[in-house]
Amino acid sequence: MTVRALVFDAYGTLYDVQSVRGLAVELCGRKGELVTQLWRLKQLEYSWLRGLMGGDEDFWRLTRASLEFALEAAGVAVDPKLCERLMAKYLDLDLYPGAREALDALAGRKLAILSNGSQKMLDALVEASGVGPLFADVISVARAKTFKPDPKCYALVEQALGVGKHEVLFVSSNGFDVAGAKAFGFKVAWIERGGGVTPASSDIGPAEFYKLLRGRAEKLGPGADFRIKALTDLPSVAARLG
Ligand code: LAC
Repeated sequence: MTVRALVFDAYGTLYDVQSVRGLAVELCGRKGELVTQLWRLKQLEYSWLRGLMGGDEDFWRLTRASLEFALEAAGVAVDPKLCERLMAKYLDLDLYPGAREALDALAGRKLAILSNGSQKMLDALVEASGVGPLFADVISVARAKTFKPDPKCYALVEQALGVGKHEVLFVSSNGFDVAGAKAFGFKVAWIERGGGVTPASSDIGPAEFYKLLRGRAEKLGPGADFRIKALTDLPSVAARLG
């Protein structure tokens, strides 16, 4: 079946959530790495919990709450100014290397983003990185009033883009998102980002721990249809699918 749309996850897939690290280290010193990893882990956890609780929570507020948790857990004072600076970076995260090149190479196709981010956050991110004109739609799961991997989120794509689920290639580096998109019925390409590393001992830092937990494929049913190493591998996958 021909692929009529390529739909991208945002955080961790097109945009590098780890790009908050530089600022986190500047503001939190030796705790910066720990804050960076705890923040993202807690943000994901809160999105799943909010989804289960049936709460229609704004992802911006959820991201701020998870930042405050991370700072407190790391023993860094929860200073509103520090929080605001770190939160502002979430509106201007770095695109992964090769993202622009891959999107340009796919530009003849229908492209979209489907993300847990609020519409405001995503619009700011896309605007700041200058890739807005490449997308047919930037879809926030807020339209479904829940978070991925709730199937209601993936179902937004069909309506927004006017395509059937079997005509979508969904692209994510997040294992839980791959599992959710696959269970929904999309074809899925998983970007493996450093998940293949095996630690020599238990003596690892927060970034390695994060990669072990979040960088690997999940054991949650059928895996991705395609495993790729970088976004620049996508145009050839799409070309094979027709
Ligand atoms: C997103 C999360 C999964 O962008 O990172 O939806």
